[in-house]
Amino acid sequence: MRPGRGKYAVLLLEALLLFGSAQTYGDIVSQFKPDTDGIDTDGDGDPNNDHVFKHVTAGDGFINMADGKLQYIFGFSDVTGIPDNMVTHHGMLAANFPAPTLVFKEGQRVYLNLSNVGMMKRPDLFDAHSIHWHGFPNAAPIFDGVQHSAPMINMGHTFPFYYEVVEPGTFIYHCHVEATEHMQMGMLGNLYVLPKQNNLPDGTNLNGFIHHTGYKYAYNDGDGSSYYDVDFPLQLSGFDPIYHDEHIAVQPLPFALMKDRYGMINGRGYPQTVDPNVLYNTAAAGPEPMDDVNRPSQKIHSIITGTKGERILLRISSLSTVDFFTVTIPGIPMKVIGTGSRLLRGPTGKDTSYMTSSVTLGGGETIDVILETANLQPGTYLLYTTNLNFLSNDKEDFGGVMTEITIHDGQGGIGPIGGGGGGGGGGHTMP
Ligand SMILES: [Cu+2]
Repeated sequence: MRPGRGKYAVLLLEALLLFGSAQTYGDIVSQFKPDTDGIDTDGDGDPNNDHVFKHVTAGDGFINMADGKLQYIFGFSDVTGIPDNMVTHHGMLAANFPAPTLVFKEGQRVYLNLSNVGMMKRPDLFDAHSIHWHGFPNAAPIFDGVQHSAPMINMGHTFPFYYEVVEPGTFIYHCHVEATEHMQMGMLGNLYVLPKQNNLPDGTNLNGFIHHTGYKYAYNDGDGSSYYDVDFPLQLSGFDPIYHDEHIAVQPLPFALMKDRYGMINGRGYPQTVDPNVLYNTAAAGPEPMDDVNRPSQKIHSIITGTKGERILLRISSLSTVDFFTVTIPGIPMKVIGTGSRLLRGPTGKDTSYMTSSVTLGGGETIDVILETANLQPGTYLLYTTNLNFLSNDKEDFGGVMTEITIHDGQGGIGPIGGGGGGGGGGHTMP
């Protein structure tokens, strides 16, 4: 039966009462404790800058697949700096893929607030979300985000995940609620921790390697072996479009038949991987007029650039829920210096890094690869998967898990991507 005019008037009144009088969008209360202990826990010489505040939302959204399809996803969005009473507004239908890149320093104390803003396109769902820092030695299960042993964050709620960042390395993070579903839907991101070795005094002798201010390392290696000039996170992943389509159509989800058909690096299939621009969710017409309807959905490209002579660190990770990925770079030998967020060392400290032409990762694995460019011809090289079925974007051939590595000659730049030959400062290290 259709409601009469009176019913509409009541609904309007209720809506005004609910939303008209209050300027807030839910009870988002983020938490942070300023650093006042006088102890320099991150070792950078400043005792008052060790506490870090981050705020992310969990919800849903859409991303642009390389063949033009708009794909429904779950995901996280960075709302750090947004006033609490506007967080829901900014976080709704704003899911990113991959999740916002998180970069911390060893010794920092992190207040990573998670606000669940609900799934706007699945209002029938009441799913909780969490943040699990994968592979991180977390002493407090309450902050580990694992279902059944930690609080799951319900819609409209906010929880500060607290971490004492005790180990450097290349990590990943993801939602651990109904993990297969929420990870297939996109709740995965890059996370890495910079080592204290970066803060050594200028001129420190590391077993013959002389450290200078500004030098960067992947790990506390003690010998400079994980030194790099530029670093790039490369998250390998796949989406099953049927699973995602069934999801937004409120159908039973085909877990047993899950089959990824979009292979991606950092949430994009080639040639989107080499598009330097942020990609926007053009389907985010929200529940009310918004000044920023087209919200960023895929923020990071995967263009890898360096200048001849530089060392390039690739922080490769996989949180695929279905497949193993093998990646190769014809023409550039890969030096594997770390796996599973650890520097490769034997029980006696022996350097067990090795040279290879390809690396293979299962879901949940990370690999740190150094590319030495001193002996390379300047030019553009390809990094791609040898799982040839993933060199496509669903039914569209020539795409998927591939990106470009351009080595400049240091004399003003070369190659199809062009641009200056300036090294340093590239990469995605800055959060
Ligand atoms: Cu979730």
